[in-house]
Amino acid sequence: MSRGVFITLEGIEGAGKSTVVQWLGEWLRESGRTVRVTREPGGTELAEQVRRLVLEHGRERLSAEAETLLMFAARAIHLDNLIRPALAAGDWVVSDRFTDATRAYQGAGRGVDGAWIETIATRVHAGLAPDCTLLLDLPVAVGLARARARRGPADRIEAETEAFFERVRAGYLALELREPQRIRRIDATAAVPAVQAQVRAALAPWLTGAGRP
Ligand code: Z5A
Repeated sequence: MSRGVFITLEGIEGAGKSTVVQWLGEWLRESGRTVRVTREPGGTELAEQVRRLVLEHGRERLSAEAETLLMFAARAIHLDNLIRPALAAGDWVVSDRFTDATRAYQGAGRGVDGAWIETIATRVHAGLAPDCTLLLDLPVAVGLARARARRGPADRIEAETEAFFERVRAGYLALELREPQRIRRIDATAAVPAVQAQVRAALAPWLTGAGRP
């Protein structure tokens, strides 16, 4: 059996990833595919516990390096218990965030050494990268306004400054330049149906089988 297709969604807060992920999962299922929709940090019971640890406001200091390691700890659990088994079974995996989020948030946003992040990434998921990453891009002010209109109290990362999210967005755009074959930029300022149309176009090679590894 050939391995399943691994799709990830990335972008700053409020870009519309959750909205796209839910629709994409349903749309792929309607076309007869077996799909696992998941998210990071989290996606499994234990990895969701790590998510709570890393996102909630605590009394103790959490350094950027500790935050990075917790993201990868959750990812290693997620890979072992969900992503790798699902891909091995031939399923599609659609994940709201993966390692590009660590590169953008902890690397570009917090200034964690990029080479160190790549060393851990190689250790945690050598030989496995998303087949296609949909980067939902929009101005920071638009994303934050959307997110603030919707959510309750900000978590530890949501509470960051606009300048932080500008660095994160720039980090994502730099990743797209580095890997244009894998990372497809989607104009997330468009209305939801237009965003969905861009996603369908970006995934066309995978839907026809032409993009398979
Ligand atoms: N993080 C990290 O630092 N390092 C890592 O390695 C990983 C993660 C994996 C949790 O991620 C945090 O973890 C995140 C990065 C960090 N922190 N931040 N910031 P998350 O993905 O769970 O949380 P999030 O980024 O905060 O997601 P979000 O705010 O839920 O955004 P979203 O999923 O991109 O947006 P949405 O919920 O789909 O949409 C937001 C609102 O906009 C909502 O009211 C929608 O109805 C509306 N919307 C959606 N699409 C549109 C369009 N096209 N037009 C108009 N309105 C729209």
